[in-house]
Amino acid sequence: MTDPALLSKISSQVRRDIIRMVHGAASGHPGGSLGATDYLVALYHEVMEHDPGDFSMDGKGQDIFILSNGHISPALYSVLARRGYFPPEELGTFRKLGTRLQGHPCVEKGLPGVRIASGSLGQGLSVAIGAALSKKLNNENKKVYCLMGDGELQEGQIWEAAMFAAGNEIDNLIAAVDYNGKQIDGPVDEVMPLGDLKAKWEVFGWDVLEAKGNHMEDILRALSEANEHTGKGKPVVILLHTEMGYGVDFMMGTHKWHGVAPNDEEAERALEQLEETLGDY
Ligand SMILES: Cc1ncc(C[n+]2csc(CCOP(=O)(O)OP(=O)(O)O)c2C)c(N)n1
Ligand SMILES: [Mg+2]
Repeated sequence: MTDPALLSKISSQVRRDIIRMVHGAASGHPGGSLGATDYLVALYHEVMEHDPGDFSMDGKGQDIFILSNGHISPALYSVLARRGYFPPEELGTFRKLGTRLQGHPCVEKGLPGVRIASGSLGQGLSVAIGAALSKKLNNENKKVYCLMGDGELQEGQIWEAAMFAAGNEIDNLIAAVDYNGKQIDGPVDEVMPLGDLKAKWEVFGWDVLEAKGNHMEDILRALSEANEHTGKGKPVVILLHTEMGYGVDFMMGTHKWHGVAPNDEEAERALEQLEETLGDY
């Protein structure tokens, strides 16, 4: 297993990329991206069985990941680039006209690593379940991972998907919730409370794990446990307790940076807090 400290170093570079991409485009979503970075790094750089050099849309023979909360595309794009799906230099085209790195992931531009368009919230879990079901039907011993936002869980389609997955014993699926307690307009509990989220998933028939979502060792522990839970007739979900804006002091503790780009001075202050570990693009 890779030393968690080394993975955290990758996270630091990914966070730099996020700040530089959103600043460069003067638009985008830094808050959720920074918070979910460690989970995506753990998945792509340690846990998933995948081959960046052999990307195919159907993902046959590989583990696949579906980003449902597509607005955190900067985190996904950086992790994909840093893992070898495409050259990191392309990160500089984020949100530019005609780019493969659209503000929300899309498929028609053909960016390696992206298999669905997402950003219209609520849909990714359904797609992930379909992919997981097809892997089961093909007797493919590979897994499907899916990340959702906690505000996104207010979408009704999520709960229809949750029922379907349990009812159809989709047990090669590991979903996760970016449980940062915040969304576009403020705290999730003020917009529409999720209540006892663990109890909700459990009563929908899922195995529920929890993790400190900005603690690399704990993320790896939870993912390893989640993998042990697969193949036993139930879908698995990890509640990732994350902090929106993690890694940049003035972006934490508020929803303000959900979808706002830092100006020149703010970007500089943010980058001072994030070690450059793999070289800026
Ligand atoms: C169907 C749909 N409704 C509304 C939106 C607008 N929207 C974009 S992000 C967001 C908040 C999502 O909250 P959460 O999933 O918690 O993401 P976070 O703010 O934590 O990154 C909303 C309402 C959308 N993209 N899609
Ligand atoms: Mg949230």
